[in-house]
Amino acid sequence: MATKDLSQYDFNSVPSAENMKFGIVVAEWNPEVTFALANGAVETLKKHGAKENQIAVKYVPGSFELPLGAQFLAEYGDVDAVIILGCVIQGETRHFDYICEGVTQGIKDLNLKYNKPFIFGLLTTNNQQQALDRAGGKHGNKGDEAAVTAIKMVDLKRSFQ
Ligand code: RBF
Repeated sequence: MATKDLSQYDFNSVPSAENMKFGIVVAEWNPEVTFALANGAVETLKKHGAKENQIAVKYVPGSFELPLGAQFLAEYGDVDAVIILGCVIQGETRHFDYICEGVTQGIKDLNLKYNKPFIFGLLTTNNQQQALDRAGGKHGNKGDEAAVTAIKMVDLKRSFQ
């Protein structure tokens, strides 16, 4: 994947998502950012062959709730991968560090516990503009990148089966 524009990639290098099922969990904090990430992820999955009924989108109140929301999808959702989307913006207090740390460790644990891809699509920025730049703005859409990563990881797992 490109690092400058998160939506720039070689379409043909991505496997077909025709027979894959995805969960997407979206934090409702900073919705102008996270809903744009979710739209990007859904559109990218569809572009690669996933149908609407192969994509379950669920919402949690804030990023701290993302790992549990993702676990619910893995437990009850019959999905091959879960894409996790949130946005934490640095404030004046330490909450930023605690939330980012909790979500990051939580997602890492889910990957290893379920032997299934849980894709890290959490924006951790200094301000809202940096987040908007990565949610369909000048740096593309991190949701697109998360979707491509999910497809590639499902395909990688299947290559062993
Ligand atoms: N959730 C986010 O997704 N992004 C944020 O930038 C964010 N900032 C927060 C700042 C403070 C001081 C607190 C207490 C919570 C914040 N949350 C944020 C919400 C958090 O992820 C979680 O939903 C709540 O703490 C309830 O568990």
